[in-house]
Amino acid sequence: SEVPSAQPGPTAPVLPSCPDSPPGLVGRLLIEFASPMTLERVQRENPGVLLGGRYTPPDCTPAQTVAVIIPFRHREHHLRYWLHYLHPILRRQRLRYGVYVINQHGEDTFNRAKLLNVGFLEALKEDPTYDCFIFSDVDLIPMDDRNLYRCGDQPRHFAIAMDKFAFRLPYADYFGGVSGLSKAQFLRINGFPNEYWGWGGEDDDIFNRISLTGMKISRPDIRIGRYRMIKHDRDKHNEPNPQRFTKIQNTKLTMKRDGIGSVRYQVLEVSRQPLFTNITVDIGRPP
Ligand code: UDH
Ligand code: NGS
Repeated sequence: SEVPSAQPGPTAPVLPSCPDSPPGLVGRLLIEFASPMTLERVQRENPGVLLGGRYTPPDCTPAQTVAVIIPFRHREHHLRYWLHYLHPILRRQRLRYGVYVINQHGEDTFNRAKLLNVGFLEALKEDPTYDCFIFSDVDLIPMDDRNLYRCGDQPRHFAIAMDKFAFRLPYADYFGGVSGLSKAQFLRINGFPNEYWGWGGEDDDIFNRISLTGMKISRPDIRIGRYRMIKHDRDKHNEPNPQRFTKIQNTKLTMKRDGIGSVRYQVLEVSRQPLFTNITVDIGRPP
């Protein structure tokens, strides 16, 4: 008779590390927003994406686990295009990732950076292994899949050549649109500011935090960091913040007390959808 072996039964094969340059990238992509998009189609075309918008490459073990955080309110139409374009790109990039849509509850003034702080904490609550955080506006689609959504030894700015800025940076210190920080980099700058209500300046404050802590922004090649923005009108309840110019002068003072260490909010609902995790949150309103 068979002697019970100390070895476990059939073991999962040990996968090799994912390569630094993923094979099978296609380079420049055709991005358009003319044909209507449905979640059913996106789901059908992305069968490998698991509940909550999670994905793990089947053929290799990635070095990082990436949480993609999207600040959100009333942009369902944009989100459908984002999911349609990004899931296949992130899959080709051989990322282990999850997509988190941080939905601001109610109709008070929008606060992009505070939503991103919430996303960082809530993603980590769900999976403590996240070590890279990509913060993406819902209306920005990369035009080249060689723009790898990963973290490096410095904070990364991805959206450096947007169509609306004639495929250039609007100014040298611009850090808006899509950015990425490792967990350690994010904590080093005390996360993002919570006190920018309404449009503008929060990305400049984040840039200041990074410079003030002695880090330097890393960017892709200008030919690769190209983006299409889905055209839209100004949102309601996200008017330009008149305080933004004075606030960005004071980052050095405010970043110590205002950041990931001081964020207060209440999660109202966590809903695992087939293509993303939807977190509805009450972040309060401007004082
Ligand atoms: N966002 C929402 N809902 C809102 C406001 C902002 O989801 O009501 C999110 C969304 O991810 C968006 C991001 O926050 O991509 C950045 O905000 P924004 O879209 O307001 O910034 P943007 O620079 O637009 O794209 C500013 C107004 C542009 C008016 C153009 C008129 N032609
Ligand atoms: C700067 C804003 C940034 C903004 C950038 C691009 O002026 O928050 O323009 O804006 N800074 C301040 O207002 C202090 S955009 O052309 O995309 O609307 O990201």
